[in-house]
Amino acid sequence: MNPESVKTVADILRSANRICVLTGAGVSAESGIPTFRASDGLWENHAIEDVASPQGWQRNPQLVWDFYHARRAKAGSVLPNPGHAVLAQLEQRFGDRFTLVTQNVDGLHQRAGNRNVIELHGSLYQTRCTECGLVRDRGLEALDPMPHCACGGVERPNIVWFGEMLPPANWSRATKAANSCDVFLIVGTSAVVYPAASLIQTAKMQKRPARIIEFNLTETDATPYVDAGLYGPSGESLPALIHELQWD
Ligand code: BV8
Ligand code: ZN
Repeated sequence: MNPESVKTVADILRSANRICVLTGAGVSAESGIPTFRASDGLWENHAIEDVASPQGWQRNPQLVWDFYHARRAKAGSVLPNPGHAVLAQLEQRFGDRFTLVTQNVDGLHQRAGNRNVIELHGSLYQTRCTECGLVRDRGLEALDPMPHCACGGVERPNIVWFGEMLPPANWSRATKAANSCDVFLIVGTSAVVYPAASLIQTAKMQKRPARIIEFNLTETDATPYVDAGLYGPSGESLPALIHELQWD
């Protein structure tokens, strides 16, 4: 990561008024959580459509639950990394002028101290009843292999699968934040999953376009929209930025 770009990015942050952040699996990679796409379409040895789609759930709900039980246990056993910590520091500093939107379902932003986290794709720690719709926070409590609701309905992971709508309330909060920020940070996402990735264009298309900063190992589909980028592990680039700003 070259020192020049750290200075450029620091200058942008110094003048920021309202910040919106979009994170993806890459921000949790250094905590030991495998990213989504690195596994060439397979995900922890499963085809995505078998474990993260309504069709997969219809076909074999137990396979889907086994996959999500394992991911919840894994996510619950790792720690936030220094990149998560910096995003919590930024919320401390900017208060309600800071909005964190995540595609991640691992809860590590909350564990790092972020309060106002918009989870676009749900959470590994919640279940949702397929009969009455009740959403329950289960944390890391032991769950039946196939959990059931008090109403008798089968509970599913409260996760947004491919082909499913994002929770409308969260989506409108996220688009509002992207539409009212002057700095937009993209951290650890390949920016291929929609509609989450469209938040980047939303921030850019404002009357006064937001300045877009990318934190990734490599360039991505978002890079054409980016004003400045720090290319390296976000667990190192985010702390380097905070150090340059002397906000640490
Ligand atoms: C919807 C929950 C319709 C599961 C997830 C064709 C073209 C365009 C769109 C589509 C299409 N065909 C279908 C679609 C729509 C589809 C979609 O976008 N598909 C993509 C794959 C093409 N979207 C949907 O289906 C969405 N719903 O459209 O509904 C609709 C509309 C109205 C009414 C009814 C229906 C739902 C999408 C949500 C799917 N669920 N997750 C779970 O997590 O268990 S998405 C899944 O991908 C994960 O949530 C993940 O977070 C997300 C995005 O991936 P990334 O987070 O970016 O992770 P990835 O591995 O890709 O990248 C990691 C990045 O980190 C890399 O860039 C890497 O370089 C970087 N990195 C790695 N290490 C580090 C790092 N960076 C910094 N530091 C490091 N150390
Ligand atoms: Zn129920």
